[in-house]
Amino acid sequence: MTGVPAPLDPIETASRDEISALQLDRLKWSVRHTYDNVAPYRQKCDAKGVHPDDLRQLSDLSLFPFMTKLDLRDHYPFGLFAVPRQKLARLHASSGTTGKPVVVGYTARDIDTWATLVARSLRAAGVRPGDMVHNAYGYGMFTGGLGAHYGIEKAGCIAVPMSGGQTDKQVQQILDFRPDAIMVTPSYSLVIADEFMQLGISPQDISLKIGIFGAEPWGEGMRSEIEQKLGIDAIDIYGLTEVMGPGVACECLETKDGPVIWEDHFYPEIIDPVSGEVLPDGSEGELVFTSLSKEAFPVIRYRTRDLTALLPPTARSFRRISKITGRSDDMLIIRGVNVFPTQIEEQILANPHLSGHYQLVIDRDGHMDTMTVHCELKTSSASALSDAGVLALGKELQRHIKTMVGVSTQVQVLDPGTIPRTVVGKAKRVIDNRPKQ
Ligand code: ADP
Ligand code: K
Repeated sequence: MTGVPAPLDPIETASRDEISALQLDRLKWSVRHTYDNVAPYRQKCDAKGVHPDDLRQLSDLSLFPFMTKLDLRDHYPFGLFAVPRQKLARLHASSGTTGKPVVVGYTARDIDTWATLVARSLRAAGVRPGDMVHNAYGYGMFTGGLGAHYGIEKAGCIAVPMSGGQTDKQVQQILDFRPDAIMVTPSYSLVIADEFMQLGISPQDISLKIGIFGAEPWGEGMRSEIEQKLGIDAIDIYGLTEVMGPGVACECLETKDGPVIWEDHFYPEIIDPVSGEVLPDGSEGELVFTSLSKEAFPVIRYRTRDLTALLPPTARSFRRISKITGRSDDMLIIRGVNVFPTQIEEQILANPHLSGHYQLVIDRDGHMDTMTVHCELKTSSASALSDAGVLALGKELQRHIKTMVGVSTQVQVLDPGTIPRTVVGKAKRVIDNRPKQ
């Protein structure tokens, strides 16, 4: 490593009283800003009989209505933005529950805050100014690539905007450029590690010292595997598009005990996913975030659907989250990409030759997740289509899913009546054979 560590932001080590005071100030602003500028949220508040003036202490937030992915879908694309179009500096998108993605916007100040928080995350991970950071998160509408990129630059580091894929090129570039750190999904880091192994390059000869991994759940077993195979410290970064993108929370190198929530910008709550009731710190439940400084797309009590617990501060004065143990909805994460079964269902239903019955089978092939879509022909189409016709149909569905949902799949078109029917209760649409974290 080249530089010396950059100093922490004073708030990272402030007293809890100082943090709470700052949070309350910012929370009042954020709720007021949202109420005044986002008509659908104002209507929700009015319907519940709650007003920004009712917010006198942090716990009063529990009086306010939640926001969900459904709200984003209902007001697609820009209906929940709190600033006029000309104030926007950038858009990003993530998976919606069906065809329409979730679209989020940022002002120039929001982009700056995001970059600052990713830079803070890099520093927590042990990255120093002057370090070179290989960024293998996907660039594009996803928040991963550009979110990490701006943070790397903000941290005074050298950004290598590699994006995902092309494993042999990733490896060659790491060998040639000798970066100090890598940002990538944990599963893909192991694919890269295997490539190094195949080339006969041992961990101590790989220049990387630190890896910052997120976008999908991973456990301690995977952490030690990555650390051994790449000869690095592996750090967990957490975020989601609706709240900002990567860098809502990040682990600290000295403790590696769960991502620290950057609580000066995001106020966390844990709720019972069924009753919506706020649970005390330490209890497992659904993570809910309220943005404290966002201008373009503020969120008040946004339900992440991620199941975790709030843990007490350790390396910083902010609280942490424990490993994400699951979701309170049916969203799947395939190679870091969010996928809802309903998005795939929509593509299947759009094909006149296919019955609506389907099953998604998810496996782990080596380190990477694979998804096979089992669908079946209608009886009438089974007799009308040639073998080549059925093959072409499968290829076409695969292409549509890749374009519309953003995930590569294998499609298997089966004979009518092959997919198991459920007599009682909900059809079993997803068979997830991946090992538990
Ligand atoms: P990102 O690019 O940060 O993954 P998305 O909006 O595409 O943003 O996905 C957000 C979701 O990804 C989260 O709600 C969570 O389910 C999952 N996720 C992101 N980071 C992590 C992490 N470090 N550990 C577990 N799950 C994560
Ligand atoms: K994700």
